[in-house]
Amino acid sequence: MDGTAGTGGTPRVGEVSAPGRVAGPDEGIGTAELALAARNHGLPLEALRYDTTPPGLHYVLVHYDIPAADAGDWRLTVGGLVRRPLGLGVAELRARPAVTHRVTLECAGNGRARLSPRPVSQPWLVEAVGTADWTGVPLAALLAEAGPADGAVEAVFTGADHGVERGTEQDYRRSLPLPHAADPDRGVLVAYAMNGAPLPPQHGHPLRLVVPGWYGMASVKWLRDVTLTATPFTGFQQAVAYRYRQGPDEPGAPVDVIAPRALMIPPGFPDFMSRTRVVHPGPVPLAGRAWSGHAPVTRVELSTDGERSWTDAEVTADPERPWAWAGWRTSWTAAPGAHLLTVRATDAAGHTQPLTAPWNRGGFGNNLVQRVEVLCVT
Ligand SMILES: Nc1nc2c(c(=O)[nH]1)N[C@H]1C(S)=C(S)[C@@H](COP(=O)(O)O)O[C@H]1N2
Ligand SMILES: [Mo]
Repeated sequence: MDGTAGTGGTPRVGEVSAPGRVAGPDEGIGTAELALAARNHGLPLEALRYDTTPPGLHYVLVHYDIPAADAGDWRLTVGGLVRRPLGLGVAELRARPAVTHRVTLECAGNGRARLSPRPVSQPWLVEAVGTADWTGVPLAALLAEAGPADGAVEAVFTGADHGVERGTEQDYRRSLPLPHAADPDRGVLVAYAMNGAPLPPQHGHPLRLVVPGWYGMASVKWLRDVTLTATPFTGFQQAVAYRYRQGPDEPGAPVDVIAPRALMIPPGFPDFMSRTRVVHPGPVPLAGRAWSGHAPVTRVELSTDGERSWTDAEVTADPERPWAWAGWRTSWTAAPGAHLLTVRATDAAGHTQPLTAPWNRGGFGNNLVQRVEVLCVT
Protein backbone atom coordinates (compact mmCIF):
# COMPACT_ATOMS: atom_id res chain seq x y z
CA MET A 1 0.00 0.00 0.00
CA ASP A 2 1.32 3.40 -0.89
CA GLY A 3 -1.34 5.12 1.16
CA THR A 4 -2.96 7.01 -1.75
CA ALA A 5 -5.86 4.61 -2.35
CA GLY A 6 -7.49 5.15 1.05
CA THR A 7 -6.78 3.96 4.54
CA GLY A 8 -7.64 0.28 4.26
CA GLY A 9 -11.43 0.74 4.24
CA THR A 10 -13.82 -0.95 1.81
CA PRO A 11 -12.76 -0.19 -1.78
CA ARG A 12 -15.22 1.78 -3.88
CA VAL A 13 -15.92 0.99 -7.52
CA GLY A 14 -14.66 4.44 -8.50
CA GLU A 15 -11.17 3.34 -7.46
CA VAL A 16 -11.13 0.35 -9.81
CA SER A 17 -10.28 1.82 -13.18
CA ALA A 18 -8.17 4.69 -14.40
CA PRO A 19 -9.72 7.79 -15.96
CA GLY A 20 -9.60 8.23 -19.73
CA ARG A 21 -6.28 9.81 -20.66
CA VAL A 22 -3.95 10.76 -23.45
CA ALA A 23 -0.45 9.23 -23.63
CA GLY A 24 2.60 11.36 -22.82
CA PRO A 25 4.91 12.52 -25.67
CA ASP A 26 7.26 9.51 -25.54
CA GLU A 27 4.90 6.99 -23.96
CA GLY A 28 4.74 3.76 -25.99
CA ILE A 29 1.83 1.32 -25.96
CA GLY A 30 1.69 -0.19 -22.45
CA THR A 31 0.72 -3.63 -21.20
CA ALA A 32 -2.88 -2.55 -20.46
CA GLU A 33 -3.30 -1.55 -24.11
CA LEU A 34 -1.50 -4.75 -25.20
CA ALA A 35 -3.97 -6.79 -23.12
CA LEU A 36 -6.89 -5.08 -24.89
CA ALA A 37 -5.26 -5.55 -28.31
CA ALA A 38 -4.72 -9.26 -27.66
CA ARG A 39 -8.42 -9.75 -26.81
CA ASN A 40 -9.90 -7.46 -29.44
CA HIS A 41 -8.45 -8.47 -32.77
CA GLY A 42 -8.73 -6.75 -36.13
CA LEU A 43 -9.40 -7.95 -39.66
CA PRO A 44 -6.19 -9.30 -41.23
CA LEU A 45 -6.10 -6.86 -44.15
CA GLU A 46 -5.68 -9.62 -46.75
CA ALA A 47 -9.22 -10.67 -45.71
CA LEU A 48 -10.47 -7.52 -47.49
CA ARG A 49 -10.51 -9.87 -50.50
CA TYR A 50 -13.74 -11.54 -49.32
CA ASP A 51 -17.12 -9.89 -50.01
CA THR A 52 -18.27 -11.08 -46.58
CA THR A 53 -15.73 -11.64 -43.84
CA PRO A 54 -15.24 -15.33 -42.98
CA PRO A 55 -15.92 -16.37 -39.36
CA GLY A 56 -13.06 -15.49 -37.05
CA LEU A 57 -11.60 -12.83 -39.36
CA HIS A 58 -14.19 -10.11 -38.61
CA TYR A 59 -12.83 -7.59 -36.07
CA VAL A 60 -13.95 -8.01 -32.45
CA LEU A 61 -14.42 -5.37 -29.77
CA VAL A 62 -15.66 -6.36 -26.30
CA HIS A 63 -15.51 -3.76 -23.50
CA TYR A 64 -15.88 -6.26 -20.60
CA ASP A 65 -16.17 -10.09 -20.75
CA ILE A 66 -18.03 -12.22 -23.28
CA PRO A 67 -21.01 -13.21 -21.09
CA ALA A 68 -22.23 -16.79 -20.58
CA ALA A 69 -25.29 -17.15 -22.81
CA ASP A 70 -27.63 -20.03 -23.56
CA ALA A 71 -29.85 -19.56 -26.63
CA GLY A 72 -32.36 -22.02 -25.13
CA ASP A 73 -33.37 -19.85 -22.20
CA TRP A 74 -32.46 -16.37 -23.52
CA ARG A 75 -35.24 -13.76 -23.17
CA LEU A 76 -35.43 -10.47 -25.01
CA THR A 77 -37.77 -8.03 -23.27
CA VAL A 78 -39.30 -4.97 -24.94
CA GLY A 79 -40.82 -2.59 -22.41
CA GLY A 80 -40.94 0.90 -20.95
CA LEU A 81 -43.26 3.25 -22.83
CA VAL A 82 -45.01 0.56 -24.89
CA ARG A 83 -48.64 -0.50 -25.00
CA ARG A 84 -47.88 -4.27 -25.14
CA PRO A 85 -44.63 -5.32 -23.42
CA LEU A 86 -42.96 -8.29 -25.11
CA GLY A 87 -40.87 -11.17 -23.78
CA LEU A 88 -39.44 -13.32 -26.56
CA GLY A 89 -37.19 -16.35 -26.77
CA VAL A 90 -34.80 -16.94 -29.66
CA ALA A 91 -37.11 -19.60 -31.18
CA GLU A 92 -40.00 -17.10 -31.17
CA LEU A 93 -37.84 -14.54 -32.95
CA ARG A 94 -36.73 -17.14 -35.48
CA ALA A 95 -40.40 -17.92 -36.18
CA ARG A 96 -41.03 -14.32 -37.33
CA PRO A 97 -40.37 -13.10 -40.90
CA ALA A 98 -36.60 -12.80 -41.28
CA VAL A 99 -34.51 -10.33 -43.21
CA THR A 100 -30.80 -10.41 -44.08
CA HIS A 101 -28.73 -7.26 -44.49
CA ARG A 102 -25.09 -7.14 -45.58
CA VAL A 103 -23.55 -4.59 -43.22
CA THR A 104 -20.01 -3.25 -42.81
CA LEU A 105 -19.24 -2.61 -39.14
CA GLU A 106 -16.32 -0.45 -38.06
CA CYS A 107 -15.17 0.48 -34.55
CA ALA A 108 -15.26 4.22 -33.85
CA GLY A 109 -11.73 3.91 -32.44
CA ASN A 110 -10.29 2.59 -35.70
CA GLY A 111 -7.14 4.60 -36.46
CA ARG A 112 -6.63 5.65 -32.82
CA ALA A 113 -3.15 4.16 -32.35
CA ARG A 114 -1.63 6.41 -35.00
CA LEU A 115 -2.88 9.65 -33.41
CA SER A 116 -0.44 11.96 -31.71
CA PRO A 117 -0.83 12.36 -28.82
CA ARG A 118 -2.38 8.87 -28.54
CA PRO A 119 -5.62 8.42 -26.59
CA VAL A 120 -4.95 5.44 -24.27
CA SER A 121 -7.48 2.73 -25.21
CA GLN A 122 -7.82 -0.18 -27.63
CA PRO A 123 -4.92 0.67 -30.01
CA TRP A 124 -6.38 0.04 -33.46
CA LEU A 125 -4.26 0.83 -36.52
CA VAL A 126 -6.83 0.59 -39.38
CA GLU A 127 -8.13 -2.96 -39.17
CA ALA A 128 -11.23 -2.62 -36.95
CA VAL A 129 -13.68 -3.47 -39.73
CA GLY A 130 -15.63 -6.40 -41.16
CA THR A 131 -18.65 -7.17 -43.32
CA ALA A 132 -21.25 -9.84 -42.62
CA ASP A 133 -24.67 -10.98 -43.72
CA TRP A 134 -26.75 -10.42 -40.59
CA THR A 135 -30.09 -12.23 -40.36
CA GLY A 136 -32.82 -11.43 -37.88
CA VAL A 137 -36.02 -9.56 -37.22
CA PRO A 138 -36.34 -5.87 -38.15
CA LEU A 139 -36.35 -3.83 -34.94
CA ALA A 140 -39.14 -1.75 -36.57
CA ALA A 141 -41.38 -4.86 -36.64
CA LEU A 142 -40.80 -5.62 -32.93
CA LEU A 143 -41.45 -1.99 -31.98
CA ALA A 144 -44.65 -1.95 -34.06
CA GLU A 145 -45.75 -5.12 -32.25
CA ALA A 146 -45.05 -3.57 -28.84
CA GLY A 147 -46.70 -0.28 -29.85
CA PRO A 148 -44.78 2.81 -28.69
CA ALA A 149 -46.84 4.84 -26.19
CA ASP A 150 -47.25 8.62 -26.35
CA GLY A 151 -44.16 10.46 -25.22
CA ALA A 152 -41.60 7.76 -26.14
CA VAL A 153 -38.52 9.43 -27.67
CA GLU A 154 -35.72 6.88 -27.48
CA ALA A 155 -35.09 3.15 -27.45
CA VAL A 156 -32.44 2.05 -24.92
CA PHE A 157 -30.64 -1.26 -25.60
CA THR A 158 -29.05 -3.31 -22.80
CA GLY A 159 -26.48 -6.06 -23.25
CA ALA A 160 -25.89 -8.90 -20.80
CA ASP A 161 -22.26 -7.96 -20.22
CA HIS A 162 -21.27 -6.02 -17.12
CA GLY A 163 -18.16 -4.12 -16.10
CA VAL A 164 -16.56 -0.99 -14.74
CA GLU A 165 -15.36 1.82 -16.94
CA ARG A 166 -13.61 4.91 -15.59
CA GLY A 167 -15.13 4.24 -12.19
CA THR A 168 -18.71 3.63 -13.36
CA GLU A 169 -20.13 0.12 -12.86
CA GLN A 170 -22.58 -0.65 -15.66
CA ASP A 171 -24.28 -2.99 -18.07
CA TYR A 172 -23.23 -2.17 -21.66
CA ARG A 173 -26.05 0.13 -22.80
CA ARG A 174 -26.70 2.45 -25.75
CA SER A 175 -29.72 4.20 -27.26
CA LEU A 176 -31.14 5.32 -30.59
CA PRO A 177 -33.73 8.03 -31.23
CA LEU A 178 -37.10 6.29 -31.66
CA PRO A 179 -37.67 7.61 -35.22
CA HIS A 180 -34.37 5.93 -36.22
CA ALA A 181 -35.03 2.70 -34.31
CA ALA A 182 -38.57 2.34 -35.70
CA ASP A 183 -37.79 3.23 -39.35
CA PRO A 184 -37.71 0.04 -41.44
CA ASP A 185 -35.72 1.86 -44.14
CA ARG A 186 -32.79 2.35 -41.75
CA GLY A 187 -32.41 -1.41 -41.51
CA VAL A 188 -31.85 -1.77 -37.75
CA LEU A 189 -31.97 -5.50 -36.96
CA VAL A 190 -32.22 -7.79 -33.96
CA ALA A 191 -29.89 -10.40 -35.43
CA TYR A 192 -29.51 -14.06 -34.49
CA ALA A 193 -27.33 -15.19 -37.40
CA MET A 194 -24.07 -14.03 -38.97
CA ASN A 195 -23.19 -15.33 -42.44
CA GLY A 196 -25.95 -17.94 -42.13
CA ALA A 197 -24.83 -19.46 -38.80
CA PRO A 198 -25.87 -18.68 -35.21
CA LEU A 199 -23.96 -15.68 -33.82
CA PRO A 200 -20.57 -16.72 -32.40
CA PRO A 201 -20.03 -15.90 -28.69
CA GLN A 202 -17.78 -12.90 -29.38
CA HIS A 203 -20.26 -11.32 -31.81
CA GLY A 204 -23.23 -11.36 -29.40
CA HIS A 205 -24.63 -14.90 -29.14
CA PRO A 206 -27.56 -15.40 -29.20
CA LEU A 207 -28.93 -11.92 -30.12
CA ARG A 208 -27.48 -8.56 -31.05
CA LEU A 209 -28.54 -5.26 -32.47
CA VAL A 210 -27.10 -4.26 -35.86
CA VAL A 211 -27.28 -0.54 -36.70
CA PRO A 212 -26.24 -0.08 -40.35
CA GLY A 213 -24.10 2.97 -41.15
CA TRP A 214 -23.21 3.79 -37.52
CA TYR A 215 -19.94 3.02 -35.80
CA GLY A 216 -19.96 -0.33 -34.01
CA MET A 217 -20.68 0.91 -30.47
CA ALA A 218 -24.37 1.31 -31.41
CA SER A 219 -24.76 -2.38 -32.33
CA VAL A 220 -25.34 -3.75 -28.81
CA LYS A 221 -24.32 -7.40 -28.48
CA TRP A 222 -25.89 -10.00 -26.11
CA LEU A 223 -29.08 -7.95 -26.39
CA ARG A 224 -31.47 -8.69 -23.54
CA ASP A 225 -33.70 -5.62 -23.24
CA VAL A 226 -35.15 -2.77 -25.27
CA THR A 227 -36.79 0.00 -23.20
CA LEU A 228 -38.61 2.99 -24.67
CA THR A 229 -38.04 6.15 -22.65
CA ALA A 230 -39.56 9.62 -22.34
CA THR A 231 -36.18 11.35 -22.16
CA PRO A 232 -32.91 10.92 -24.08
CA PHE A 233 -30.59 8.34 -22.52
CA THR A 234 -27.63 9.83 -20.64
CA GLY A 235 -25.79 6.62 -19.66
CA PHE A 236 -22.00 6.22 -19.77
CA GLN A 237 -21.63 4.88 -23.34
CA GLN A 238 -23.86 7.67 -24.67
CA ALA A 239 -22.94 10.80 -22.69
CA VAL A 240 -19.43 10.10 -21.31
CA ALA A 241 -17.75 7.74 -23.81
CA TYR A 242 -18.22 8.09 -27.58
CA ARG A 243 -18.16 11.88 -27.77
CA TYR A 244 -15.97 13.99 -30.07
CA ARG A 245 -14.14 16.23 -27.58
CA GLN A 246 -10.98 18.34 -27.71
CA GLY A 247 -10.84 18.92 -23.95
CA PRO A 248 -11.82 16.68 -20.99
CA ASP A 249 -14.59 18.95 -19.71
CA GLU A 250 -16.62 19.63 -22.84
CA PRO A 251 -19.88 17.76 -23.44
CA GLY A 252 -18.71 17.02 -26.99
CA ALA A 253 -20.70 15.90 -30.02
CA PRO A 254 -22.04 12.34 -30.26
CA VAL A 255 -20.09 9.75 -32.28
CA ASP A 256 -22.54 8.17 -34.71
CA VAL A 257 -22.29 7.87 -38.54
CA ILE A 258 -19.25 6.10 -40.07
CA ALA A 259 -16.93 8.47 -41.96
CA PRO A 260 -15.63 7.30 -45.38
CA ARG A 261 -12.56 5.08 -45.58
CA ALA A 262 -10.79 3.02 -48.25
CA LEU A 263 -8.36 0.23 -47.44
CA MET A 264 -6.24 -1.83 -49.83
CA ILE A 265 -5.49 -5.51 -49.82
CA PRO A 266 -1.78 -5.36 -48.94
CA PRO A 267 0.09 -5.71 -52.25
CA GLY A 268 2.89 -8.21 -52.79
CA PHE A 269 4.20 -10.02 -49.72
CA PRO A 270 5.17 -8.85 -46.22
CA ASP A 271 8.36 -8.63 -44.25
CA PHE A 272 7.62 -10.64 -41.09
CA MET A 273 8.59 -8.09 -38.44
CA SER A 274 8.03 -4.67 -40.02
CA ARG A 275 5.17 -5.88 -42.22
CA THR A 276 6.57 -3.64 -44.97
CA ARG A 277 5.18 -4.76 -48.32
CA VAL A 278 7.61 -6.13 -50.88
CA VAL A 279 6.94 -6.47 -54.63
CA HIS A 280 8.94 -7.32 -57.74
CA PRO A 281 9.10 -4.87 -60.70
CA GLY A 282 6.20 -4.85 -63.15
CA PRO A 283 2.41 -4.54 -62.99
CA VAL A 284 0.94 -4.90 -59.48
CA PRO A 285 -2.84 -5.29 -59.24
CA LEU A 286 -4.26 -3.15 -56.43
CA ALA A 287 -7.71 -3.73 -54.93
CA GLY A 288 -9.60 -3.21 -51.73
CA ARG A 289 -12.81 -2.01 -50.11
CA ALA A 290 -14.31 1.38 -49.32
CA TRP A 291 -17.32 2.41 -47.23
CA SER A 292 -19.13 5.35 -45.68
CA GLY A 293 -22.15 5.49 -43.39
CA HIS A 294 -23.31 8.79 -44.90
CA ALA A 295 -23.85 7.75 -48.53
CA PRO A 296 -22.51 5.26 -51.07
CA VAL A 297 -18.82 5.56 -51.94
CA THR A 298 -18.61 7.09 -55.42
CA ARG A 299 -14.88 7.54 -55.81
CA VAL A 300 -11.65 5.87 -54.73
CA GLU A 301 -8.37 7.52 -55.74
CA LEU A 302 -4.82 6.23 -55.67
CA SER A 303 -1.64 8.29 -55.43
CA THR A 304 1.77 6.74 -56.05
CA ASP A 305 3.78 9.98 -55.99
CA GLY A 306 3.45 11.22 -52.42
CA GLU A 307 -0.04 12.69 -52.94
CA ARG A 308 0.90 15.14 -55.69
CA SER A 309 -1.38 13.46 -58.23
CA TRP A 310 -4.30 11.03 -57.97
CA THR A 311 -5.90 8.55 -60.36
CA ASP A 312 -9.36 7.05 -60.09
CA ALA A 313 -9.79 3.38 -59.28
CA GLU A 314 -12.77 1.42 -60.62
CA VAL A 315 -15.45 1.23 -57.89
CA THR A 316 -18.02 -1.58 -57.78
CA ALA A 317 -20.95 -1.03 -55.44
CA ASP A 318 -24.10 -3.15 -55.17
CA PRO A 319 -27.11 -0.79 -55.04
CA GLU A 320 -29.10 -3.60 -53.40
CA ARG A 321 -26.64 -3.56 -50.47
CA PRO A 322 -26.33 0.08 -49.44
CA TRP A 323 -24.77 -0.71 -46.03
CA ALA A 324 -21.97 -2.97 -47.30
CA TRP A 325 -18.52 -1.89 -48.41
CA ALA A 326 -17.86 -1.34 -52.13
CA GLY A 327 -15.00 -3.00 -54.00
CA TRP A 328 -12.35 -1.02 -55.87
CA ARG A 329 -9.49 -1.97 -58.17
CA THR A 330 -6.73 -0.43 -60.21
CA SER A 331 -3.20 -1.33 -61.20
CA TRP A 332 0.25 0.13 -60.73
CA THR A 333 3.57 -0.59 -62.41
CA ALA A 334 6.29 -0.96 -59.80
CA ALA A 335 9.86 0.16 -60.50
CA PRO A 336 12.77 -0.73 -58.17
CA GLY A 337 12.91 1.47 -55.07
CA ALA A 338 10.79 2.61 -52.13
CA HIS A 339 7.24 3.80 -52.81
CA LEU A 340 4.33 5.26 -50.89
CA LEU A 341 0.83 4.28 -52.05
CA THR A 342 -2.09 6.35 -50.75
CA VAL A 343 -5.80 5.59 -51.15
CA ARG A 344 -8.68 7.94 -50.48
CA ALA A 345 -12.47 7.39 -50.61
CA THR A 346 -15.19 9.97 -51.30
CA ASP A 347 -18.93 9.39 -50.85
CA ALA A 348 -21.99 10.67 -52.73
CA ALA A 349 -22.61 13.24 -49.98
CA GLY A 350 -19.18 14.78 -50.68
CA HIS A 351 -17.37 13.50 -47.59
CA THR A 352 -13.78 12.59 -48.30
CA GLN A 353 -10.81 11.29 -46.29
CA PRO A 354 -8.44 13.91 -44.87
CA LEU A 355 -4.67 14.08 -45.49
CA THR A 356 -4.04 15.00 -41.85
CA ALA A 357 -5.56 13.02 -38.97
CA PRO A 358 -8.58 14.55 -37.22
CA TRP A 359 -7.73 14.49 -33.48
CA ASN A 360 -10.07 14.19 -30.49
CA ARG A 361 -9.54 12.93 -26.94
CA GLY A 362 -11.25 9.58 -27.50
CA GLY A 363 -9.46 8.95 -30.79
CA PHE A 364 -12.76 8.47 -32.64
CA GLY A 365 -13.48 8.72 -36.34
CA ASN A 366 -9.83 9.01 -37.48
CA ASN A 367 -10.37 8.31 -41.17
CA LEU A 368 -7.00 9.61 -42.34
CA VAL A 369 -6.11 8.37 -45.86
CA GLN A 370 -4.34 4.99 -45.86
CA ARG A 371 -0.60 5.19 -46.63
CA VAL A 372 1.17 1.94 -47.53
CA GLU A 373 4.94 1.73 -47.90
CA VAL A 374 6.04 -0.66 -50.63
CA LEU A 375 9.58 -1.76 -51.41
CA CYS A 376 10.14 -2.93 -54.99
CA VAL A 377 13.14 -5.29 -55.15
CA THR A 378 14.76 -7.17 -58.02
N1 LIG B 1 -23.01 -5.58 -25.19
C1 LIG B 1 -21.98 -5.05 -25.87
N2 LIG B 1 -22.20 -4.64 -27.12
C2 LIG B 1 -21.20 -4.10 -27.84
C3 LIG B 1 -19.91 -3.94 -27.29
C4 LIG B 1 -19.70 -4.39 -25.95
O1 LIG B 1 -18.60 -4.30 -25.40
N3 LIG B 1 -20.77 -4.94 -25.28
N4 LIG B 1 -18.92 -3.34 -28.02
C5 LIG B 1 -19.39 -2.42 -29.07
C6 LIG B 1 -18.34 -1.92 -29.92
S1 LIG B 1 -17.41 -0.64 -29.30
C7 LIG B 1 -18.16 -2.35 -31.19
S2 LIG B 1 -17.03 -1.62 -32.22
C8 LIG B 1 -18.97 -3.48 -31.73
C9 LIG B 1 -18.06 -4.59 -32.23
O2 LIG B 1 -18.82 -5.61 -32.80
P1 LIG B 1 -18.08 -6.95 -33.22
O3 LIG B 1 -17.20 -7.40 -32.08
O4 LIG B 1 -19.17 -7.91 -33.54
O5 LIG B 1 -17.25 -6.63 -34.43
O6 LIG B 1 -19.84 -4.03 -30.74
C10 LIG B 1 -20.46 -3.08 -29.93
N5 LIG B 1 -21.45 -3.72 -29.11
MO1 LIG C 1 -16.01 0.12 -31.00
